[in-house]
Amino acid sequence: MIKGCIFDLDGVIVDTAKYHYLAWKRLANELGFEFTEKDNERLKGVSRMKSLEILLEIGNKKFDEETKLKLAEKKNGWYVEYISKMDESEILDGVKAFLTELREKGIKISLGSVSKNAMTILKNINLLPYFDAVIDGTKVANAKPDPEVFLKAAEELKLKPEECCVFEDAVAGIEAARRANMKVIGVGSPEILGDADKVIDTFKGVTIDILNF
Ligand code: B16
Ligand code: MG
Repeated sequence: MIKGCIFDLDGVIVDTAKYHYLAWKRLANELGFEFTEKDNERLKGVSRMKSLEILLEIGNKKFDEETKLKLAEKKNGWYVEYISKMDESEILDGVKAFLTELREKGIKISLGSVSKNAMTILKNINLLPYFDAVIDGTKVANAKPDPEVFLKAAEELKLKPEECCVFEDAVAGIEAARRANMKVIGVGSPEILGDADKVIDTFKGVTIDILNF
């Protein structure tokens, strides 16, 4: 029986992929190459430094470690500027109603994101009070598909992994949930998220019944 739900942030609760895209594109353009929305798909659910590696591979650029850290910092500065303007209106359809129902029925709720900016976003969109635990990029050493982020969430909720269900929009996240021995519901397209136990395209109309496996 499912006693806890773990939510990814980017692409599940809010669509921050568009802000990551704008910031990465700005960096690519500054370095003299193009970066498309299709390229951006490869960065979803991937850590900041790994994302930079992929971006530089696309632009065929090589830099030493110190420069790479500076580039990642630069991109993050722009990203932080974009997300500072976020508010409740950016919460994706149906998310708040679903979180409300889960709380009413006693299901525990945790965040499971590898973003180091997750706390800022949760505060800006006023969703922090819904969460019993928040595991983000500041608390884990290994990014998805490593299961660390979800296992830590279960631990903090004081639940066994098999009592938890993960909601994820990225292939790396689905793999991480599987490796954590949790149920996983994909949020997005079934063609991309086929390895999930179930796939929904939005939280609109979703009720607690979705947790019956
Ligand atoms: P930051 P999630 C991930 O968040 C994003 O999907 C990914 O695109 C991003 O690079 C990563 O967080 C790191 O984010 O640069 O803010 O630390 O999907 O795990 O919520
Ligand atoms: Mg995501």
